[in-house]
Amino acid sequence: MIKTAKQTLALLAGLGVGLTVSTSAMSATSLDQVMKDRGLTQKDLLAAAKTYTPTGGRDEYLAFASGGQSGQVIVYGIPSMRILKYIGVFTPEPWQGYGFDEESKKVLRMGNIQGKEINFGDTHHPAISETDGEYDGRYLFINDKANPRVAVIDLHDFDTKQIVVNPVFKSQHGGAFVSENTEYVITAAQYATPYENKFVPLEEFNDKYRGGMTYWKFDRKIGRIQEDKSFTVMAPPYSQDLSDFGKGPSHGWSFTNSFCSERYVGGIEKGRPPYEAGCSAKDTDFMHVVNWKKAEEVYKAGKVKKINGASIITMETAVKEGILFLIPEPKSPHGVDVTPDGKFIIVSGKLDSHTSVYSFDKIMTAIKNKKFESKDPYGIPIISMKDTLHTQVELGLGPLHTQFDSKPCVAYTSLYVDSMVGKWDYCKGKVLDKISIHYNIGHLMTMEGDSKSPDGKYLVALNKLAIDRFNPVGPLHPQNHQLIDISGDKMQLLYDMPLPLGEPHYVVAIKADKLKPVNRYKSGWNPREDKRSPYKTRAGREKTVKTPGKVEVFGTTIRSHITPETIEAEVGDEVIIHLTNLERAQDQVHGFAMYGQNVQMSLEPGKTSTAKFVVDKEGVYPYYCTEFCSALHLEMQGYLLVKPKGYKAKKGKMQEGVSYTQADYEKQVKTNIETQAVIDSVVGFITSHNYQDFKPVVALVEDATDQLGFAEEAKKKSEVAAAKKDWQNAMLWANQWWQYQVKTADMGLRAKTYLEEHGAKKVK
Ligand code: RUQ
Ligand code: CUA
Repeated sequence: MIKTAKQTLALLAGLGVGLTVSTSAMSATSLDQVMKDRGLTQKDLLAAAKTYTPTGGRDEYLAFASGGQSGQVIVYGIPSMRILKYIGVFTPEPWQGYGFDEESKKVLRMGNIQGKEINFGDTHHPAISETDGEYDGRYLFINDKANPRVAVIDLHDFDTKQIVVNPVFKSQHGGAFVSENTEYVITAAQYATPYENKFVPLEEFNDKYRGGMTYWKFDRKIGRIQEDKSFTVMAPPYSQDLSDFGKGPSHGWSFTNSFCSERYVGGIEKGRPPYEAGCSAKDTDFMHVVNWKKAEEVYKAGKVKKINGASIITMETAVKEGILFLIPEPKSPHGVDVTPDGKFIIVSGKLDSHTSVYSFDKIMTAIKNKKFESKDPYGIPIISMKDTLHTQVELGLGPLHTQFDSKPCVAYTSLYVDSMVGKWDYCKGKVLDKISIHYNIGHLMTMEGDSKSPDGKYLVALNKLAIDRFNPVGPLHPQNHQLIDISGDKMQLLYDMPLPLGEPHYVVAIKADKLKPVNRYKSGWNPREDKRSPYKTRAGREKTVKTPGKVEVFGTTIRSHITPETIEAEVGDEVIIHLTNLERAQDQVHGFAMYGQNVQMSLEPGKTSTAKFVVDKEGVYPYYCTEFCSALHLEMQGYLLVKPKGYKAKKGKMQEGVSYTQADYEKQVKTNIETQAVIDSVVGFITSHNYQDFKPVVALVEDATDQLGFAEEAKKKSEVAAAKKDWQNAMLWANQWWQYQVKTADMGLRAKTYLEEHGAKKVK
């Protein structure tokens, strides 16, 4: 039983330990005592030791989970299961400024459907780009089922760069999955619809409604999907489900399930039995086997039909060219997974307790010998199940998805109805182990489990229901990702992680050291387009340009001020604010939010972002930095003043809150001289060490040098004012000089600590 802190204290009191127990006495509690207090077993401790990551520790794997209906991607570490980031993809995400600055709005709006803004996504399957069948850690793809879209996330900065809309599908579940060298990203339709954007009565379902598989061409050099080089293989209205690409010997082929080859159309309201009855009536559905290499040739030869601007390989062409084949598979299947060696395709039927292993070799033999058992109503050849099956294994109820171990022939399959994971040997067709999960597992995932060489080690069970696993938080429960140790013969459950952000259908995990994300941008960078922003502004070059009907600001942010601190506009003006974050040190982010304008930018070091809006009401609109960036973060503020049309400024002096004297000025200067001495000693320490060998320190030193430069300018301004006996400005500029010194010292000390902690060597 887990005890609250209060209960623990009460317990200690009961044992005669005073309630004035000091923290040091608390931390001296023995392990035995903690186990007793929290009701933990040896097994629990072992599990804890396998996941616990001490402060500053890193995870061995990074997982990218779909965020389900949130339209985002969730990044977490394995084995700690600590959430590291939510990446805004199909949904605005204010923290990242995603959907609030002009640069990211452009990306989000690529996802408009027939001109309509869509502000969510039902993300399903993330896929990491591959080179030679291995995760290369460069890009992440994810599909949206509700609106047939795919997004490209660059893992260089974990930002969404592109959204493409499928021009012919109206729903899209079976993706994203990538081919061996990320030549293509596949997505399959789910609910059949007419390809054209027009009305077709349901009575014409068999003739006019279609499914299909789209092959999105990915250009690795530019990191974008090329819609004009992508094509779709049209398929019957069979409700295509998941897909997977072949690898190794099966490279060049892809496989897609279907779950309603009955082509049933429901209509409860008209007295027809519902879809669920009609779509599960037959004993088998069809696996679609596609020769995509051949399809690519056919596409390149121009043997396509154009619909809504997309290139479509019709079923007729697909049959004639030997591109599309069908194989029966057990009742309403769900997952289709190609084994790491590319020799087998594993299919699980939700309504059949068997998991079927198809042999790619046998499929090829049947195709070569034109040995088909029949044709479907569209003339597509059907290869018989028994000619292509390698084996079938009775694993348990409701098998769904399969992932692989580093050990040859070992696979893990989720058993939805049984709420279990089954470990089995797909070569010999033998069950090896089973473990219960909580509850109703959907997908499951092993480390690099989709690649040619899975790492094994851990498995994550993505459970559809959490029921009673966590503290209740109302009727909508968090999802439950369970971490399972698969390094031994027996699976061991280690940890339950609640995920409170939509239903994450699938997740992929990559060895963390394969990822090389940057922690700052080149200065003046537009990350959404990966190029220098034309609005990049350097320190001292800030300006506001007023033209009729428009105010355009070229500003900067640096600890701890936004330049400009006042923006003036007239009612009806369009206000455009470009801000460049001048910081170069790691994690030195500024934000920018404004009252009443739906503006929130995230300015990571080096980034340039733009906010654009029309001010239709006069008034005073404060703006400020939204990241607690420094001791004077709250002072990182300013005002947008929107004046009525034709407003004439009254002559008047600024009302000062405090008047400063010569004595105030001199006192400040004295402080500044003392501060400079501290800075000099820190600089002395840094420059006398090999600090250039430490990248984060170099960035800190660059920033500190900038700040020191600003300090020098402020110092000069205070001296000019002092010479004029303008003590007000002399004192304020002297204080600003000190502010810059403080920031210099802060960064200098961070650099010094880093050098000390990382064993820097003395060089002079
Ligand atoms: S699905 S629970 Cu959307 Cu991948 Cu299978
Ligand atoms: Cu910048 Cu707070």
